[in-house]
Amino acid sequence: MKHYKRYLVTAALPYANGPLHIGHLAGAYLSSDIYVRFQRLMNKDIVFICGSDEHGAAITIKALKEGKSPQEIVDTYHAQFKDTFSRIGVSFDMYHRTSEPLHHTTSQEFFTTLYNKGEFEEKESEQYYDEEAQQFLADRYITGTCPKCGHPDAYGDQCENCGTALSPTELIDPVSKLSGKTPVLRRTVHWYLPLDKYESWLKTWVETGDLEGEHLHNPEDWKNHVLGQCKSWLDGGLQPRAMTRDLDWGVDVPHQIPGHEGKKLYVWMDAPIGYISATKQWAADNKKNWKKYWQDKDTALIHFIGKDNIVFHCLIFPAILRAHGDYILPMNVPANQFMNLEGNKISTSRNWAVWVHEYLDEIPGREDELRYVMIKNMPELKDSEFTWKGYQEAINTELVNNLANFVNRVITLTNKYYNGKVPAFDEDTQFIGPDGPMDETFHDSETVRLYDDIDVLSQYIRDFDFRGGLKTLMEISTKGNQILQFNEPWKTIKEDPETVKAVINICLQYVAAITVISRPFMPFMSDKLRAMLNMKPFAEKGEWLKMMDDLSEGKVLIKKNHQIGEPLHLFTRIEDQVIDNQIQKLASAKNSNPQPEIVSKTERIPVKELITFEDFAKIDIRTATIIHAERIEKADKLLKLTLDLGFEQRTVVSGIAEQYKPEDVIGKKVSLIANLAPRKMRGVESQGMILMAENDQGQLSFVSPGQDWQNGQIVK
Ligand code: B3M
Ligand code: ZN
Repeated sequence: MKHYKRYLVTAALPYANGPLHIGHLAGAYLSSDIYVRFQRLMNKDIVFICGSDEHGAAITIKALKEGKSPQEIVDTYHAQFKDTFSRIGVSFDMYHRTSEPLHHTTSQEFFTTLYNKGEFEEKESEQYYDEEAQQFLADRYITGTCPKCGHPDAYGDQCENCGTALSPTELIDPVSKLSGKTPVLRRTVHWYLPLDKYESWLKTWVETGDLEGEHLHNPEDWKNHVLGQCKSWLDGGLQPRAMTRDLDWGVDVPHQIPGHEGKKLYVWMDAPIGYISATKQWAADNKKNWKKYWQDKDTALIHFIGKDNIVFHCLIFPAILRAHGDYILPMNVPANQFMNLEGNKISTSRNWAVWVHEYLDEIPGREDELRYVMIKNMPELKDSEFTWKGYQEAINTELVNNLANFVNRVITLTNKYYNGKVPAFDEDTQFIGPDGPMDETFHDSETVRLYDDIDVLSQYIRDFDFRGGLKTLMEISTKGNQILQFNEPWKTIKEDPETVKAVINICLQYVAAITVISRPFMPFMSDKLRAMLNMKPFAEKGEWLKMMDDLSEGKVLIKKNHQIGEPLHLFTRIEDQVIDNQIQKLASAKNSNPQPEIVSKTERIPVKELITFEDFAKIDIRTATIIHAERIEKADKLLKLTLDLGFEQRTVVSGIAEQYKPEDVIGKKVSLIANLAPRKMRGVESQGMILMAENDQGQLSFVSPGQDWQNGQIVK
């Protein structure tokens, strides 16, 4: 493998349009964090970059839905992301944001360079335009029927039902989400990246690692599913892709470019350049040269992403970087697949998710437990699954019964037998090793075994196999546990104190090693463990490397006579109640009404013309109880209701029969417009009208006072 002088690691910039959920963590943030922490411990020159992706339709749609400005939306989520990442221990060196002026200028300079080099093709095309909202529509702002599967709510860029990538003009009966109207086609000019022209070098580079006589990466080191996705795009033939949009939120097309008016950079043009702007900011803050990290061939650039971003990081961004000319290409793009939740796809709009900030609030002090379970189930090669029962089981049987139990016994016995001082031992003492009673080992050979195991663990991390790494970590803990278990020092302390010293000493070496090797996976625990051993707090830089050097030179990791501390609880059991609460919470999310993904039409219906207070005061609304209900023959929609107003009873005909059965509404409290002129419906005189709310989907909900409210009271 090529030797790199430095590493530049990026994690996908999350869209600042909703909170982070466990799928985000499992997709890109824990994998990158493990890798970076490991390389820091190996004393590598490495920088870890991320930030909020604050442009694109994802943001403006959210802003529209909430009646806020895009800036308000991104400010909220940017602050929340920064906080959440830090609370869960994702250790970015720089967490930037794409609304920063530095990013705007960086991406504009980039665009200008490509423009001046003549890389773009300027093309006129027809795009959907909303005449009522007076704007061109981003792909996500158009819905219609999928031409492939007939799904009625496909988006302009993709059908979420069958997964087909679409362009808006392929949709049958397109509708604008802004006005609910049919959009019209209008001519517009954009700058296109001619991916078709780059196709041949992209193909060679991805599939062989070769580019212009240089060998840049080994395709065997790339994940199969990543190569597979690239190959299927390449085999399908790449098309020129527009790098600009007609939008009012985003990075302006540089103003010296003729025809820039009203145009912004395509979000996938500006977002990856966000990695560069963030590196610039980091370099400025730390007196470093950002160019070394982006432009020197001895840098390994690694993008951690989820599988939905593969084409952008393996084909489009590399094409942009090479079109510029000064930049290196990624050495690897270790994308993960998706994590499902309790048998279903995680969905923000259906609220089917475990939100990281809520987890941190509701199950406090359990950061590493979540990290552990996420890493154990990381969707590295295929989709995986998170369940609350699985979470509980992994913590109780693995973290508590194995790791915490081992550490606790070692620390307790050291305190009990040796007043907390690491015992000296005779090097000729033999004890039973982790392979069982047949396996008599010496202290030295046991440290060699530890070295070898840690070496295996290191290789897993270098290979982006973090599940394999975590498993090896737990196996090392198991081996420590077995040494204790097989030698039973609590039984032999009286008759064979010399062996017990050697056993406890080796176990303490295991625990000391665990403080280092657990660090990339469970940094909070690693700190706790250092405190228990009374070892100096961690300077991440180089500690793993130093440990390996020490072990290979036959040195111990924790010296004899060193005074350790008291045992603390490393992990405690997760009780059923905690799990039941979370399962309950998910169940109620499932039962609640789905939030419509699209911009609500009702929000866009203009408010009616003003009325005076006197107009309003004319309406007499009273509380009442439905005491009788029956269907009206040949009228599918109507129920005949008898209402008790306290001082009298009324008959009211109400159009709720499609959603409520008579027996469902008896006893229900309602609000009644009591002075509406009587109307005859299907031969029944209706003496007033009850208030109902209706949503976009036509669902109804009673507008009612509390169930214990008296009848006949005034609503005003
Ligand atoms: N914001 C997509 C996502 O959050 C996008 C990643 C940008 S990485 C440059 O899935
Ligand atoms: Zn479809």
